[in-house]
Amino acid sequence: MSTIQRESVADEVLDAVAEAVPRVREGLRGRRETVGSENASGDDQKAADVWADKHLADRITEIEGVGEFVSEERDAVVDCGSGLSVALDPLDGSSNLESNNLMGTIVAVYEDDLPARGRSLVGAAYVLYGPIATMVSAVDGTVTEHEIVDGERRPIERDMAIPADPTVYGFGGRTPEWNPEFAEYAGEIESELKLRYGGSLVGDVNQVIGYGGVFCYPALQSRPEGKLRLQFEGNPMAYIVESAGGRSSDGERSLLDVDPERIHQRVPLHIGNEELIDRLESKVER
Ligand code: AHM
Ligand code: MG
Repeated sequence: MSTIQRESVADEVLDAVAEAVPRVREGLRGRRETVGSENASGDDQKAADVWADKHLADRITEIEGVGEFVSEERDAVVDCGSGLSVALDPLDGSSNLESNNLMGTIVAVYEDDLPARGRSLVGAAYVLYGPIATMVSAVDGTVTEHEIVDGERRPIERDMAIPADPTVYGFGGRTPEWNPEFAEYAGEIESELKLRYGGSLVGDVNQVIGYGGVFCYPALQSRPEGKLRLQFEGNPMAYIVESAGGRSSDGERSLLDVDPERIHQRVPLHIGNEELIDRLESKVER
């Protein structure tokens, strides 16, 4: 596949996700309860997680040029032809459904077979189900914010760049569980920036892209590998933020350079303005 063909398949995947947004959003009502099953990462699944996964998977696996598909809600990769590989987090932050707070959908389109390195991403995007539904995409190094109207993407800001002067931060995990090095970094940041934490990766990173700053879900004492998943969450969000001029890190290197071993592998995640991630790396060693 040529670069142009790859980017056109990635665009088709993002169009399919946008097209599904009105129904996914509509389907959240009445699907806020857990269904008694766990996904591959051991999270309790909500009816909405299972429903959104099926709805999006049906559309994405039909696209010509998509060869592999997997989602956070599925154990194994689906073989659906030949071509690019798609990893999907159908409803990111779905525990926020209970309190009716922000949630998102994250999609990653890789050139390589899964599990793939972030460097093989052809494109990535997230949908934010906020007061309005928006999609922020990164394809070919260009970050664009769209409003989703009747299932169509309408660009509202092209060439988005993370503001040079950072304003906000959000750190996940309970503070007694942070390692001392991260706690020291957090202490510095808390005295410089304003706290904005909502419990959904998509909502929290979207604020970092809009205002400048840093979002971390670091290694915890009970979870040295972190909470968030490399294929579905770490790589696509890192790709978008790096395309917008920011940085990402697992504590040592860009998330995009982490070698994946397993589909549902977790990773400590730090994303934001370059200077703030450089400082993080100088304090935290994995
Ligand atoms: P999910 O995809 O299963 O919803 O989990 C990911 C979410 C992220 O959106 C968020 O950053 C994190 O989990 C919050 O975790 P916690 O509720 O442990 O603070
Ligand atoms: Mg998620």
